[in-house]
Amino acid sequence: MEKRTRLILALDVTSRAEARRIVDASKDYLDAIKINWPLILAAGPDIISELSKIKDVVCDMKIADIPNTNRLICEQATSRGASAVICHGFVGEDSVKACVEATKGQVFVVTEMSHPGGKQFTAPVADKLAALARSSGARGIVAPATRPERIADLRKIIGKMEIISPGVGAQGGKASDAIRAGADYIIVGRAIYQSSDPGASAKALADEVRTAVD
Ligand code: 3DU
Repeated sequence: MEKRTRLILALDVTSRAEARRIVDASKDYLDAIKINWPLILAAGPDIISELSKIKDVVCDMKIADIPNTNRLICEQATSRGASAVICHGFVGEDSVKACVEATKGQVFVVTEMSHPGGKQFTAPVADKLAALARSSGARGIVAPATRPERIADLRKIIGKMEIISPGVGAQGGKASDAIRAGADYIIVGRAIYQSSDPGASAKALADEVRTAVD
């Protein structure tokens, strides 16, 4: 995955045509595209292969099952061209390790979730989830742009592993705050795909990130 604009598009649209329209408009400003169930269910799993020819694809299926099922899901994603997957850590180290083995380490583990409900169950165990991501050999963690101070806390636990950070825009977080707190990449969905000019919105976010990095 490139580390140029540090912007990952969360492409949560529900048609292939709409997905292509948004990607065509914004791709110059993206390092990767994250896809989740809404698009995978609407367009079919071959959308992974199609988009992977344009940008690195992160499959955000929030995998959370027993090790064998996790492995099967990861194999389906990577065989279609996914560069990385996102899994949950609360299912335990064996389940996370199954994802790590199946993807040769290309796994991001969810820690504290960015929405208000993320405080309820994920926040109290987020430090442990970050430590688990590290001990399991994952590539990085998912940490909340809505609470940049938590990005900084979690960074202390994971060292140089990568942090990808959702919650910018529609959920109230700011791209520059997340980057300054230590995120490697920001993840942005609605602020780009619901914009009347997705290309301009993606560019503005990439510009904001560049300013925060400089
Ligand atoms: O709020 P947005 O529209 O920018 O989308 C955020 C994306 O990131 C969306 O795909 C969601 O499923 C994902 N995500 C979170 O929002 C929060 C998390 O803690 C983890 C993933």
